[in-house]
Amino acid sequence: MTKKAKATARPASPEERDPQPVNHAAVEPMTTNQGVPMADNQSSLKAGVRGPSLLEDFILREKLTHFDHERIPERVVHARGSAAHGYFECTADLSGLSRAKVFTKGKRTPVFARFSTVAGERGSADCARDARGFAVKFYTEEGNWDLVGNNIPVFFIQDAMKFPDLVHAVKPEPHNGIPQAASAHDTFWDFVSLMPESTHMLMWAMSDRAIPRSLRMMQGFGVHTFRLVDAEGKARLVKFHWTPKAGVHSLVWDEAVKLNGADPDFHRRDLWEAIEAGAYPEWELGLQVFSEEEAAGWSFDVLDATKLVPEELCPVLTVGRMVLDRNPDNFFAETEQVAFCTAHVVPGIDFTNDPLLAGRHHSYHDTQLSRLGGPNFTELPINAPLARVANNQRDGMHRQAVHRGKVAYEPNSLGGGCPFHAGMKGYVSWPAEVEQAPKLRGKPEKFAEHYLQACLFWDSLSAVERVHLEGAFRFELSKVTVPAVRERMIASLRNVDEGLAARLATALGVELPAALPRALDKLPKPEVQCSSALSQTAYPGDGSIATRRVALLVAEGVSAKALRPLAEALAAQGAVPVHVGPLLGAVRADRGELPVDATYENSPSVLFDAVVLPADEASLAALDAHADAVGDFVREQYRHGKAIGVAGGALQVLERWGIALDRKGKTDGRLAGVVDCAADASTFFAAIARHRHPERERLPDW
Ligand code: HDE
Repeated sequence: MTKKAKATARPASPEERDPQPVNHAAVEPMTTNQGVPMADNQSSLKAGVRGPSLLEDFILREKLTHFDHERIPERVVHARGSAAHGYFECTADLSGLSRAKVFTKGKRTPVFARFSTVAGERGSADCARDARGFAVKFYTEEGNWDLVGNNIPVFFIQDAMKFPDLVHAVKPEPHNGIPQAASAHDTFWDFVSLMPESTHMLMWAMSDRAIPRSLRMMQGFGVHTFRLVDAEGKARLVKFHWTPKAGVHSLVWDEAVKLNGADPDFHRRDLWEAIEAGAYPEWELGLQVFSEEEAAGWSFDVLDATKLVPEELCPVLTVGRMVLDRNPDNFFAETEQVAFCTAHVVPGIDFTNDPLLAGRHHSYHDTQLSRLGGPNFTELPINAPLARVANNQRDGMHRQAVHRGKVAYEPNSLGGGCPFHAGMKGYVSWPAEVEQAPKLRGKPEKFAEHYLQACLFWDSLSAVERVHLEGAFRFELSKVTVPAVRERMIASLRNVDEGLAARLATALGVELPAALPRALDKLPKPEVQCSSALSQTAYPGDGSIATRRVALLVAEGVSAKALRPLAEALAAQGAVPVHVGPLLGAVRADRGELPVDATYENSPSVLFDAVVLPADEASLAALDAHADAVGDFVREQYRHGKAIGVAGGALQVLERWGIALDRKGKTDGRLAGVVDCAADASTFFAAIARHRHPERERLPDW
């Protein structure tokens, strides 16, 4: 296939696409898959209107047969995903680090990024507590590069050999198929409590990172240590980081649980709507670059995927940005059929001996063979490189390319020796020294230390993040039915934090067990005791409130005086003001009408980042007619720590909805994030941008 033909085989960019796509079905007749125009797509062929259907009906049989085979096997993990097109722009001169053309300063490379939960099935709810996949396919001019990462920088296990066990443990239990998209069950905690190497990842998985507010508001990490190789063949080790411009923000657990019912597609919809609205999600790409020699001196092994490299030890250099600016045209063709693989690399990017990574190179390709039905999945438009493809691989299931000529071997003279080797211009594996050592099944020495970075993570979190993390452990372990498993996990956590373990023991009704013995008698001294970059408070975002959903509560007879200008001001900031009322349509206001875009019934409070309450007497009386719905809405927004704007009145109006603000003459942070938004819109916007006001969560008697 020529380069041009190849390029047009991929979904077209917005510029290439017709600005007003023609609905071909409207102007051309419907046909069978053989191109035969169909006279009737509504009724099957029968012997008389009340007679038997005829086997001869090739139109019915073709339609049903195709339908019967519409589903393909879902991914064994990361089945539930959402994706978008965009570009990566390199903003730094990296020629001294890597020969990869994608790292040429100023170059833009098309990308397709897919975000996913791990454990749930394809139709599971988005806001499950889980790590999120963060996979990016770069269509570079030298071939496709896939950076298949997660939103957490470490992993549960050190060696690929354990992956099927981990996945069997976390997936629904095989006898009854319960629970869906949840790690809160016996087999998961049985497995991880027997695998101390998973403790560090468990700390992340129980943290707020596992319930992101949006796929657009989470970091991404390559997890493994990779290698960059420059034009001279010099190599350096590297870790990849994606940091979102919108900041790193999370839900609270109560919100996530309710969101899974209110909108199981919450994250998918959020990504789709942001892109449709032109608020393109953006991340910075950062690199931690270090040498083998430096790494050799560290207390942990950089080949161990359960460890991260603290930024205090090696800073992150920003080298580019990724912008997602186009939604897929077809979910199945693109989001479902995209096939990532860690072994898809380009010249200038190479591997290390991380034993988890090695297994992944095999596993991803292997899984596509059964998922996508054979070895030609690379020809599907979403997987096809923009770069030219030329080799002697032929045939196989679902082959699209029509190879011409009689030569499909090398060396050849009949085809002029083509295609020929690219030599040093092609992919040359970095000539890593292989140590002379006996074959064995084992692990490097430093892999035996399992707790120090779990402690580092815990010690680096803010107080509120720790409260959330502890709550997550408490919730998950409370769902474990076997007391010995709970005890073993608490025994393991004693090696992370004694207070955490003791509080969990009390909450779970078990005696505090002895700490789990450590594999190492003598612990190495960690280089870093606390790393601010590990707390998500380090990523507040750029202060914008674009795409934040703000509910303006209305009812028949409210005053529009404060609400109308506020809705306009919110929209001007790129936020999404939504008038929530009793019935769709409009409500009568003191000045004309106010629209009702959503109802108390169809849009509960968890779907919003902030709420606006009118506070004048007429409006309060109007809202009183729906006191139950409005009260629930406001109390939940308050309890979840979200910004609350009280339009044009006393903040004490919240007390009307059951929120006690003043205790013994003190408000003690009870008003954090509660703003008179009519008097001071910019303070209200800043409160929304802050995303959450956790001061309110910590109040003892709430
Ligand atoms: Fe995966 N993983 N994984 N994984 N993984 C898959 O590949 C596997 C691991 C990750 O949006 C599967 O195409 C093994 C780490 C993402 O399509 C499968 C091991 C990280 C995605 C597979 C790991 C990931 C997958 C299932 C241990 C973070 C979704 C379907 C050796 C760095 C990509 C598929 C997408 C998907 C195997 C560990 C991330 C079965 C064997 C560590 C983001 O091949």
